[in-house]
Amino acid sequence: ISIVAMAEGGCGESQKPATVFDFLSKIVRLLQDEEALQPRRNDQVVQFQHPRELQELLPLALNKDPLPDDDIVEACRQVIKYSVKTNHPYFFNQLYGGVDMYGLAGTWISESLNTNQYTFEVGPAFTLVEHAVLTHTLNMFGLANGDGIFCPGGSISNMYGIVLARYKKVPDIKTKGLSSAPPLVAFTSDDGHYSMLKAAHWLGLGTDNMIKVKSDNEGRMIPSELVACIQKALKAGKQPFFVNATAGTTVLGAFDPFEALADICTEYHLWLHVDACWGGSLMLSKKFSSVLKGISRADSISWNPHKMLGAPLQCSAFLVREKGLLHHSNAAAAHYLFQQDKFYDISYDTGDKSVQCGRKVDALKLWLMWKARGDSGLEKVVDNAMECARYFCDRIRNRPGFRLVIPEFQCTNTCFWYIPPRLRNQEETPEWWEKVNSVAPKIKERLVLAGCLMIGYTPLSHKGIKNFFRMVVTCQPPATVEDMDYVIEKIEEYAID
Ligand code: ABU
Repeated sequence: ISIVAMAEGGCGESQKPATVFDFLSKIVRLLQDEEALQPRRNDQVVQFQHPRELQELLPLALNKDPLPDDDIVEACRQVIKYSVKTNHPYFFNQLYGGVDMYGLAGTWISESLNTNQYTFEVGPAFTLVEHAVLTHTLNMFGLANGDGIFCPGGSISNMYGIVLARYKKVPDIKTKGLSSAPPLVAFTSDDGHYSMLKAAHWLGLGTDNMIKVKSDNEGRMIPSELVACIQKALKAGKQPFFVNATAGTTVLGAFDPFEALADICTEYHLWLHVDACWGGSLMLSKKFSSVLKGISRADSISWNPHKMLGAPLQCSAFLVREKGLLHHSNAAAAHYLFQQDKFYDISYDTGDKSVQCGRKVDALKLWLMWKARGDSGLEKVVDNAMECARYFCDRIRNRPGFRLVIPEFQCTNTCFWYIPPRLRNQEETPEWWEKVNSVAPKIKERLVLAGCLMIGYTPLSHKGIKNFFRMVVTCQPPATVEDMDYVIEKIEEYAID
């Protein structure tokens, strides 16, 4: 009996399980009542309130004394009410969507057990689960003898790639630091993810030394431009060591030419990392995986099942071809955690491969999804997302007012301008483009305030491209062609002045 329970006169431990489940049942019922997990199409995707208004609506203040559970449930109701329903069929706003129910079960289990992933001792089953799901993933990407680890998001996974590449090139960096290293430079495309810049800063390379290689109109890195950048760096006395290629760029959904980039990396002895956080899920599809041709030549890969596939955030796998490198590069051998004289096989203590100490059990989510759906079930949901996106792309291709940013279908992100009737059939001067630039933000505002659709927009400033919509289809909840038609109808409807 705990001291608190004794002080309250309760019998503590024996009542605790019933209390926990009573409370959690209320929360599950609440999720059901609010349709948080399966919103209907005529429900709102969001009940948007501006920050100051929302501040008034939510019971944010913390109190001195405890509140009854019913008040807590009510507070949760308000939080859910004003949250974006990413499980809604009309949420197409980001590179993630709703959650796979098996993945969600994985989250509930691992959070309930409040487990850490660093040693076999405290996470025996989860250690083996992580190993099993990483092995399956490594095989899928063609890195069968490699190693891997689940990370807190794609930016960190990408950072692992840079750290390993640098350690491989300059092993002394771990002990002597950057001051003993040659002036290192890395390369990514100008359409690559901004985490590369953040990593360059955090890892002490400096953002000027993350060279942005020009991409083509479709968003793919141009191999000859990479060679030119490498030669320029060499001439300047720098030491190139790392190339980041992208499988599914954030905005255009482009896939870099991996074979050509791998040839260049081989010639110049550079590490090839593939940021497949978004497009890596296409590996599950026989129909669509050809865009990833050559990815198996990478030295390392990042893949986020929490993006297209619908694993609950966060679920990001970092994979590396060379076994042992993760451990050698990252190990700090904390004696209080990774004792060498433990009574079991300490090769199952995976924590020292990580830059983190405490590490959540993200592997269970993907493992449960994969077990429940199988390779074939995951392939089906990926194919559905791709087919729906292709349908959308084909429908708007020749539709009055719609204009694709790139004509080819590349991934489940479709980028397009909507030209309202008042701007059609006019000369496309810079002034005209300025007007087009304000169309997507305005329509978006109206759609969000109505709560009927969430879809993103963005410019591509380095390509001189003004604001356009980016419509993203993910695997959960599985989309339908009627949903795609709905998006077109709503944009047309809300564009009317
Ligand atoms: N890490 C890129 C995801 C941002 C987005 O949803 O567009």
